[in-house]
Amino acid sequence: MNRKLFVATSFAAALGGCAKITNALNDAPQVHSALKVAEDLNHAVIGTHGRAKLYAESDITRVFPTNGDDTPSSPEYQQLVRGRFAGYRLAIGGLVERPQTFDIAALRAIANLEEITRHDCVEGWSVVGKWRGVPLADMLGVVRPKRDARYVMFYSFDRDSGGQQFYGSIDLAQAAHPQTQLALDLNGKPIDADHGGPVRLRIPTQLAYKSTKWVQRIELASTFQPIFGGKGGYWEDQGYEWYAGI
Ligand SMILES: Nc1nc2c(c(=O)[nH]1)N[C@H]1C(S)=C(S)[C@@H](COP(=O)(O)O)O[C@H]1N2
Ligand SMILES: [Mo]
Repeated sequence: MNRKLFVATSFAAALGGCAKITNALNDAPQVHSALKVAEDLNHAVIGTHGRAKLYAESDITRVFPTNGDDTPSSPEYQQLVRGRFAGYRLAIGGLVERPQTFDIAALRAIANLEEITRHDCVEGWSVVGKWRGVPLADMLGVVRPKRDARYVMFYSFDRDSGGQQFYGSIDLAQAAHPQTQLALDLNGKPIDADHGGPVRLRIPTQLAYKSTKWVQRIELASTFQPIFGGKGGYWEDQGYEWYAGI
């Protein structure tokens, strides 16, 4: 089978949410090439150091689609939802000098970044939202990456129908970008269980598939090659580009 078609078919199998949103999954090869063009064009526009466009309150999208699972079904996550995330602890470890664990209150205490930005899904929809959270750079300042750390790995609570855990990665330059945040609020309310609560990555300089939802744990690593499919993320393991600049 044509590899891109294979990729499209596995998406359909893995993600009910995708199928709901996408009118024609068979368009995936075209989506892929459009994406490639967009990547080439926009790399120069934003890149790793440029700024994503900011929007006004009046641009905020009323109804947000979800992509992927809705609320993850794992017992662990379900229990956190029942306890309104009081039991949630975000551990940051791996190649850091000072591994740390944060509860929601600790994260809220340092959540000082609020921006209205656009979230672009490769399936052809975009939403504008107001995300508030902790600049990832501040978190890295607390845990202090070791000299050989190159990537920040995000591991999520959701799994696909085959049991594969969702995960993603960005490099330290992207992590230190002033618009990259661990988001806690969407449009003035705690992020709900469908949109990645209680904590999701929000990286407006890249396509939405890089904005890992339902972050369970963060680890710094020197390479992602030995992790799962070796391409640095769930979507990347299915054939998407690791660098998804807009
Ligand atoms: N853990 C996890 N994060 C994820 C996904 C996912 O399936 N699981 N889907 C990604 C994709 S493809 C998109 S478009 C956005 C969707 O975010 P939203 O549901 O808040 O609109 O989340 C991204 N982050
Ligand atoms: Mo997406």
